This record gives sequence, structure tokens and C-alpha cells, in this order.
Amino acid sequence: MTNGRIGVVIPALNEAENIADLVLATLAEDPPGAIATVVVADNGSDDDTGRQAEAAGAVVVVEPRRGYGYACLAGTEAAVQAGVDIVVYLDADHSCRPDELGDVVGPIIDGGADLVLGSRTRGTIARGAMPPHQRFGNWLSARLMRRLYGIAVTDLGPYRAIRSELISSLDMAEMTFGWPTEMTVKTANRGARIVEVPVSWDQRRSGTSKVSGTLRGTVLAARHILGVTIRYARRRNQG
Ligand SMILES: Nc1nc2c(ncn2[C@@H]2O[C@H](COP(=O)(O)OP(=O)(O)O)[C@@H](O)[C@H]2O)c(=O)[nH]1
Ligand SMILES: [Mg+2]
Repeated sequence: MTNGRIGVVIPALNEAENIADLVLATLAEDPPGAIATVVVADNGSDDDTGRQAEAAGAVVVVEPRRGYGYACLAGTEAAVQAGVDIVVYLDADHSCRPDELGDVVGPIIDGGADLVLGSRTRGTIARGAMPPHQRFGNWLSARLMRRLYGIAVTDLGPYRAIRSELISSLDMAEMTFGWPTEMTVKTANRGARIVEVPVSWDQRRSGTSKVSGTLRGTVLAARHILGVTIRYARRRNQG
């Protein structure tokens, strides 16, 4: 069994219409273990995201360097400093469900996993929530990861949980779209335990997509995900 103090990290860029409800819903959850802190990593939003998050009860860290990885790292550092045992990541737009937090942390609390990946492929994807090019990209990337790392992954989703000690030791370097992939492949290279659980995937509630809904976001995400997957597999094979 692992101690279960949980830090939830929510990277957010211009999510003022979504963030307060999401923080409140997350704080209202009572997963196994306990939520010690909800950290919103505000990535230089030019709307009210930070103030909304704080008013709802989140700890807000401001990371002016743009990038999903920069925001995740700043949020992770704040959560680790608060003394949590487990860090959970979820998106700021209500695509991930806070009431599935217990499913995502469960395998770590039970002592059976070091990293838990929420798989939307194995869960439920709401109609229109995932465009075809994203489905294909996730399928291809997961397949490549299974082949190169021998891990049983079916999706590359944002909803994930990791032991604090592990994330602190991974020396994360991908500061944009490659962050989730880097976390997964470095954990695999360590021989640490990765477990997938089914999660739901809903439509963004409000506001606009910055990643899969834009050509630039899609191309950059695909390039980083595939690049990181291949790069760390080479390092693995070089011992
Ligand atoms: N910190 C940070 N977060 C981002 C950035 N781009 C998107 N996000 C957040 O990452 C999550 C996913 O982005 P989203 O726009 O919903 O992409 P989609 O799910 O592919 O449509 C949301 O919580 C966004 O607020 C960014 O450049 N920096
Ligand atoms: Mg989204």
C-alpha cells in the first residue's frame, strides 16, 4: 500500500469559463487516499483563469513560458512541495471526469502501479469528443509504444497518476506536447509498473481547443509524441 495524499495538477490556458466548476467538482471528490491540494498551472492566460481557479479553492501557480510541459512541471513542483504521495493530471476543459479520480489513483494506492494511464479507448468517448485524426494518431502512437517498449498501452490521454517519488526522479525535459509521452517512456525504461484504466472522455464544455482542434496543435503534438517515442527507445536499446 502507498500513502494516498493526492495532488491534482490542472494545466490551463485560457479556461476561465471551465476552471472554477472543475476545481469545485475535484475538491468535492473523496477518492481513496485524500486530495491534499488542487494546483492549477496557469500558462500565462490572458483571461480570468487564475482568479477563477483561486476563488474556487485551487492553488494557482503562474508559468509564463508557454507549453503544456512547462505548466505540468510547475504544477508538479508545487504539488510535490506540498508533500503529496501521488500526482494526478487532468485537463482543464471538463473532458476528464473528476469522479473517476478514484479509478485513476486506485492501482497506485493498492500498491500495484507506479504510473496509471487513463485510457479513453478502453473507456467511453462521447460523440464528437475526439476527431478522427486524433483517434488515428493515438492508435498509431500507442501501437509504436507497445512495439518499442513492450508496455500495454492503448491510448495517450491526459488523465494519469504517478507516484511523486517517480515523477521527481524522471528529470523531465519535454516542455511542450511531449511531456505525457516522456513520462510514459521514461517510466517504461526504468522498468517501473505502468497500469492502464478505462476513463471517459467528454466534449470540452466551453471555449476552444488549442491542440487537436487546430492544425498547428495537431502537427506539433504528433511530431513531439512520435519524436519522443522513437528517441527514448534508442536510448533504451543503447542501455
Ligand atoms: N499550460 C498549457 N496548457 C495548455 C496549452 N494548450 C492547451 N493547454 C491545456 O491542455 C489541455 C488540453 O488542451 P485542449 O485545448 O483542450 O486540447 P484538445 O483536448 O486537444 O482539444 C487543456 O486543459 C488546456 O487548457 C498550453 O500551451 N499550455
Ligand atoms: Mg480538450
